[in-house]
Amino acid sequence: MSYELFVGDYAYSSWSLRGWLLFRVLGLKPKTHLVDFNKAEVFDQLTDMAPARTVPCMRTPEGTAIWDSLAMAEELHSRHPDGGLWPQDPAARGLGRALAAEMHSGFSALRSECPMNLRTAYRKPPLSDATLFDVARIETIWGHARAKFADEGPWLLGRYSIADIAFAPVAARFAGYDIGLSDMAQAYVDTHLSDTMFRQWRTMALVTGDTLPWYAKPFDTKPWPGPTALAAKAVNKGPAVNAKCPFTGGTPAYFLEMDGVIYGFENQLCRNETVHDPEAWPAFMAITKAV
Ligand SMILES: N[C@@H](CCC(=O)N[C@@H](CS)C(=O)NCC(=O)O)C(=O)O
Repeated sequence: MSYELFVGDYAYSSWSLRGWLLFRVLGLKPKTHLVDFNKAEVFDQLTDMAPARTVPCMRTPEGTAIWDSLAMAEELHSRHPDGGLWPQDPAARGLGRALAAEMHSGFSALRSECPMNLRTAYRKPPLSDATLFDVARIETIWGHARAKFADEGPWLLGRYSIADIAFAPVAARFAGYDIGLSDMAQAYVDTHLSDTMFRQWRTMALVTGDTLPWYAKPFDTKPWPGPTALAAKAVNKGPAVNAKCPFTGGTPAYFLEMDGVIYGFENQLCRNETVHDPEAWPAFMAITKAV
């Protein structure tokens, strides 16, 4: 038995992004179930996971249902202590837990005024004082961590940890709502936007599920502020330069053209995700380097 993971809509479910990142860091592939925000209440789609009523939630290999992204993070760290979710250094880990916990229980103004929406970026929308207060507090705690660990890497504790997973949706909100930040905070947001795992999740958000109108805000929009994706397009026919799909090893049936070269994929979904941001998918980029 392996883990099972229930996530909500990739574009809008900020807590689900956290759950999915946990497994990605550990290199585990849980059996993943998508809860469709456009179909029925989340609760009604989780009857199999009772008493969980929100996403993300997971089932452990022995069958325990665990809901709440922070509980999942801590339980996964306990079960995989060498998996890189928390650093071994107690000082760094303690600070990381404080950061993750404050995110988990706080910033309600930012969260309600600026819901994550990975399909849209707004141009300088008006923000309430309460949200700006949350932003200032986040700047303070990010600055505290970065001042201690900047020499060890670009993440809050230097190396990627649960603290960064906790703040990944905040980075997405700061980017999507064009929130003015210090250079330190902007650099940290940019680190998330260019992170391979984050970019993968965003391509999943762009091709899976509907655009849900109740998340739309009446503000000017602008292009997504992450790294510019390499230009690629879906095409109907091969032949592909690769005999095997970079993801499954299967026979290509769906095709993508980049720089005048046609590449093949076994599954349409993988092809569609790759079209949106080829560099998010190292297995694909490896075959482009091989031709
Ligand atoms: N604190 C929880 C929050 C989970 C949460 O509220 N998830 C949302 C989706 S992002 C949800 O399932 N909402 C459905 C509902 O509240 O009915 C966690 O960290 O997992």
